[in-house]
Amino acid sequence: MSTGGNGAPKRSKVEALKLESQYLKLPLIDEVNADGASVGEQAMQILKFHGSYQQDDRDTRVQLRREGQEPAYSFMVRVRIPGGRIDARQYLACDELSRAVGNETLRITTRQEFQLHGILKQDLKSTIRKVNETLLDTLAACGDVERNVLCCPAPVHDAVHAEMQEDCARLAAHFAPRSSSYWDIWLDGEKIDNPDAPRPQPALVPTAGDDAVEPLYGKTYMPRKFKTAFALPDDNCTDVYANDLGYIAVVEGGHVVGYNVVVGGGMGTTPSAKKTFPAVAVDLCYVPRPEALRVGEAVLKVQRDFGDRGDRKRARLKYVIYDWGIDAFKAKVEEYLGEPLTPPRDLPITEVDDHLGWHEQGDGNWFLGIPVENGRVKDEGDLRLASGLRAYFERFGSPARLTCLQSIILTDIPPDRKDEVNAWLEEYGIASAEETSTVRRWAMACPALPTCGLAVTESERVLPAVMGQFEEAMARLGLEEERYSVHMTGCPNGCARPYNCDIGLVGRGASKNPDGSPGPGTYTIFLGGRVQGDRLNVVYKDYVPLERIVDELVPVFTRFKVERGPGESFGDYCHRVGVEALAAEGAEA
Ligand code: SRM
Ligand code: SF4
Repeated sequence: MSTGGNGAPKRSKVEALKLESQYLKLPLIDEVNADGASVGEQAMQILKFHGSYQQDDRDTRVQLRREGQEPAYSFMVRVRIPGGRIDARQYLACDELSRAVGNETLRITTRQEFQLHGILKQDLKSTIRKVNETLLDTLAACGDVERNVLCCPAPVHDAVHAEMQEDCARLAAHFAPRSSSYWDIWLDGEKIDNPDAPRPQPALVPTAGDDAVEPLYGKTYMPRKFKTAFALPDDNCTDVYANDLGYIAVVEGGHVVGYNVVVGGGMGTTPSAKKTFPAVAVDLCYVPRPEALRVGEAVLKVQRDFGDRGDRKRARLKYVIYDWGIDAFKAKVEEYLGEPLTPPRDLPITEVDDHLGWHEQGDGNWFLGIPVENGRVKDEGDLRLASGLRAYFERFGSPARLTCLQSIILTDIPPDRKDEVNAWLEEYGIASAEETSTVRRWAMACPALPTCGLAVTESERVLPAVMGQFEEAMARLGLEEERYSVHMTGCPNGCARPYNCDIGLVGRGASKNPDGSPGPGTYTIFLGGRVQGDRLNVVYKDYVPLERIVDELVPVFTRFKVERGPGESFGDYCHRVGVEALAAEGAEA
């Protein structure tokens, strides 16, 4: 833990802002209603807890500065959707907002949420109100709190999926902030209540620090974001090992009887700071289902009390576990719980399902998973995805689910309407899963430029072209059917989870086009993770210009084709042979 000059624990500036905010209210409540296109630094930090980020258009930033003008400010609004479940009315409301006050796109995120981009300050309050009127909200979608809780979105009508979604919703409600600031700021004190939502419960693990307003969090909330996911051993579509807290369902007799709990996953890293690193979560314990929330609360409270509040770069749970060791961490969780934990069951993660294409859902109806490239719902050229989804939800009125691979699943489709849905896909130029190449289907990119303030390179805007190069190379090598995951980000923070997939492409630095103008950037290529997400990958090449990425990988795929073992995946092959050995050979060639 960081200490100040007098030996007292050091506190970062954000800790002081949280304390002064009086449970996330000040100075935001005044600044939201004031004139001007932006809010100040303090309000900006507190705004995150309410689910919004102040951003500016990076494409025009330099030019505007040269002209002595203010940056083109706007706000990103993140809609919290536990387990990725939405109904038609909620979809249509988000779509309408994207057109009325946003940039005419909706973005499905890697954590089963929607992001609206380009909202002007004058529209922020009405936007958040409209989201709430559909019984969704933006509370705690960002900030130092429990984030959107992930759950396998497969709309399969069986007890296991229903029980996991139920546990996900209960945990999301229990870990939500309870201060009235959200309603005071955005809804003028009115709480739009969802009678179907699970109720928060009193603290299940009472601790000395418990606070009357925020029993779980206290006045300074968490040291940093805290993320939770639910997964199945044979379907890790939520990438459970990338989360601070993960629940892997133990199924017996067709029901979830308990969970293996894993802790300490996280992707963010700063390459120049050796003290930071990505990590996949490690085993903590097995917990019977009725006790799952109580154990999760104890884990959250240990991180609340012992996470580093002096150094935000090292404030995630993974660093507490690294510094203490898992045994000492487990002992502290047991102390908070007041009882010993049970060792985890032997239940490795074996598979991942992207839930795309047509599937029977078990009640006579069908669901259809549609690939959404990089999660961006938009109309562009022949692809009219935004118009198409709007028409679909207006016509069918049935619900949907968002996946952690940035795609959408349309559910509850009667068998006699499947042809109508297929015709609708064609009418709007929407490619089905079968019409999408395997490599594109399993790829993801973060937004990066022009909205993300932390981007050092392009990501979402360039990945489609890189995918085209992959498709050509795979066709030449006869590997079109090969499943491997390519995750690209515009900086090392890891929003598209690039450190546990087969091929991670992480924005590294600026580059120049031949005419001297700014280029798309250079990237670090990581290899040796896999679709299952249970292993970190390793640096293969650094500072690779965008246009060289696929060329640098072709020799590895060529060897893989000849040397792979039976059924061996690309990631497993790279891991077995050794990424350093592959890189050394590439350097000699
Ligand atoms: Fe993220 C920060 C976008 C999932 C790790 N992330 C950001 C911000 C808010 C930039 C900022 O702080 O100014 C990005 C907004 C860009 C924009 O224009 O929209 C941003 N993160 C995203 C999304 C939209 C990427 C996407 O392609 O979908 C994802 C939103 C998820 C959601 O709905 O809540 C998103 N971010 C993730 C994930 C993946 C996950 O959680 O499964 C990670 C890695 C896991 C983790 O947390 O370690 C992730 N985002 C980060 C980090 C690094 C955190 C760290 O511990 O170091 C940052 C930077 C920070 O927090 O300081 C960050
Ligand atoms: Fe922005 Fe970096 Fe996250 Fe991409 S990975 S959205 S560039 S913070």
